[in-house]
Amino acid sequence: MFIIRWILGKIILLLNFIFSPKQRQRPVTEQQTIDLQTKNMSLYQYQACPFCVKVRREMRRQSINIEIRDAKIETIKSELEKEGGKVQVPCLKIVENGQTQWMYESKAIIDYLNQRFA
Ligand SMILES: N[C@@H](CCC(=O)N[C@@H](CS)C(=O)NCC(=O)O)C(=O)O
Repeated sequence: MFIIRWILGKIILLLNFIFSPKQRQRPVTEQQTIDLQTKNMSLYQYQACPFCVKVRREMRRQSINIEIRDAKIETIKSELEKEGGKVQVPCLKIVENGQTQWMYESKAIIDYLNQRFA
């Protein structure tokens, strides 16, 4: 089972690399404004998780730069579990106006990013 998942993960990463989406080009000042807003966001993820790949591809398509945190790392995983409530990736952490939101579900994350930045 582990081997099959490992192979599938590698295939997903290879296909993602080959068919990498084209990055959106924005005027520099517009991109800087978005970068400032996404500075307080982090995406908790696994490199080869298909749901995480889906979110990362959308981020690339929309040129959204968000810090990536690998939940395979024990300290990051326990941070996600303790503060977010569960170990499920992808999860978008949004810190804004003194409040922290932990957004689970790839579709919810993509919809949120597109609504805000697309
Ligand atoms: N419906 C969720 C599914 C996410 C999901 O199943 N993620 C898996 C990894 S691919 C997960 O976090 N599993 C828990 C674990 O690995 O501990 C989404 O679309 O984001």
